[in-house]
Amino acid sequence: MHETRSSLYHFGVMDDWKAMNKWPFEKFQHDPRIVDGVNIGQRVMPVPLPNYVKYLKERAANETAPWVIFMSDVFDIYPELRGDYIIPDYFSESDDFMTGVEDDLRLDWRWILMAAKRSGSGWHVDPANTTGWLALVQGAKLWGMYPPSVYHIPGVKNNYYQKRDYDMEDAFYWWIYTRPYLKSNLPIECVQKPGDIVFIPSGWWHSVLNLDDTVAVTQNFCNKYR
Ligand SMILES: O=C(O)CCC(=O)C(=O)O
Ligand SMILES: [Fe+2]
Repeated sequence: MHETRSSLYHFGVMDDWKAMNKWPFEKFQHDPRIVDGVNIGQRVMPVPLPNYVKYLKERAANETAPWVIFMSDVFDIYPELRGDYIIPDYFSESDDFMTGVEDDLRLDWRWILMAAKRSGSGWHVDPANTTGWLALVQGAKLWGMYPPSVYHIPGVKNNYYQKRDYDMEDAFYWWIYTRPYLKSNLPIECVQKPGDIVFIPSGWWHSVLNLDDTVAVTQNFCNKYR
């Protein structure tokens, strides 16, 4: 696998994060702080975390599009979890144009992501010109990126206008059926491991394939200089 580390950081920044010990599935599912479970997608009933972990182990492997948990409200419901990770200085909140804006008025901006092996996010650009970082606690993620100057992603049916709606196509099929046959226009690629943080500059295309069941935390911010 062609590998580049241009957007991948491992300076030991996550070494001091309580999340490294507390958030791997084996422990996190029994975390007494998550008393009422978690919201999966648009569901209105929180699901107990052990149920999701059971789903990952027993059923997800047989599904083409396994369920992914994007928990954007988790830090509001369980504020104690915020102390489990430390925002690296170079992504400091003081640089965020949206700092101080009431939560209700903001787009979702921080998530815990739990995902099954083979699930992922198809090619997209993050909304509202935001910049992001994603820190991996468990598992492995394969990342592809293209700069904002790229007009068409090879093998993806989109155009400049659809791109603005960031119409996602399934990540798994792209990585399996398109990527191996590309002779040119390859994305920048890296494999992210626990302890690595991937930086996503605003306007950059990215696609992510979970190579294993994963736990991650991600934040988007609105860089005031862009
Ligand atoms: O890990 C993923 O599935 C998606 C991550 C992503 O798109 C992001 O952090 O902006
Ligand atoms: Fe994204």
